[in-house]
Amino acid sequence: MITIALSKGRIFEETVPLLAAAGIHPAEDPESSRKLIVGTNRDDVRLVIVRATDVPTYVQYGAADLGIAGYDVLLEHGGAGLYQPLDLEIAQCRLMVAVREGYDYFGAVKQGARLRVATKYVAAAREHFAQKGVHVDLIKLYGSMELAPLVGLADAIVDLVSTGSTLKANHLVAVEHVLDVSSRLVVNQAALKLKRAKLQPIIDAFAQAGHHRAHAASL
Ligand code: PRT
Ligand code: MG
Repeated sequence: MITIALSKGRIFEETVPLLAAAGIHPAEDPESSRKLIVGTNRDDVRLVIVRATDVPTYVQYGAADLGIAGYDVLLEHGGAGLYQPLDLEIAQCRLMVAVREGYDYFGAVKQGARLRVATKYVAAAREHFAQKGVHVDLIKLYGSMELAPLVGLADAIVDLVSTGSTLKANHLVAVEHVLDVSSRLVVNQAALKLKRAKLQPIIDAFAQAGHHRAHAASL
C-alpha cells in the first residue's frame, strides 16, 4: 500500500492534476466527504487528509510514504527524515513582513528599535531578522496574524501573502520579502528504499507534470 498525505483546500486542489498525471484518481472529494482516509482508483494507493502543518510529521514517521507540504511548513518542521526530491511549484505565495499602514518600519529598524513580531513562522522569521541584524521579540501565533498589529500585540507580522487582499482588508502593508514559497513533494527515506518500484513512477509522473506546467508558464 502507498499512502499519500495531503491537506484539504488549495494543496489538495492543485495536487489533483498531478495525481491524475500519475494515473491516480481520488474516489471522493475530502472537502465534502469528511473522510480522513480517501481511496483511489488504484487498490494500492490511498490518501490521508491531515492538517497542512502535520504532513511532514506523517511522512517522517512513515505513516505516509509521500506527502505534499508548503516550503513554509517544511522550514518550521526542519525536514528530519524527509527526502525532498521535487519543488512542485503549486500553492505559490510569498512570506512577507507586514506592518500597519503608516507605521515607519524602516525608520524603526534604522533606529535599532527592538520590534515585536507576531508570526506562525518563528524559525523563518528568526533567521530573516538575524540576517538583517534587526532585533526582534517573536510572538508565536497559530493563525489570524493580521490582527496582531491592529490591537497592539505586535509592531509587525511575518505571514504568507498571495493576492495581498487580506493585508489590504486589514490596512496592513508588506514592507519586506522574506522568501518565496511553493509546495514540495516529501518522501519517507526508508519507504523510498523499500517501495521504490512503486514510488518512483509516481515521483517521475509528478516531475513530468510539473515540468510541463513550468514549460507552459514560460511560453
Ligand atoms: O488553514 P489551516 O490552519 O488548516 O492550515 P494552513 O493555513 O497551514 O493550510 P492552508 O491549506 O491554508 O495552506 C497550505 C499551504 O498553502 C501553506 O502552507 C502555504 O505553503 C500555501 N499557501 C499559498 C498559502 C497561501 N498561499 C495563503 N495565501 N497559505 C496561506 N495563505 C493565507 C495567508 O496566511 C493569509 O492569511 O492566505 C492569506 C493571504 O492571502 P491573500 O491572497 O489575501 O494574500
Ligand atoms: Mg489556512
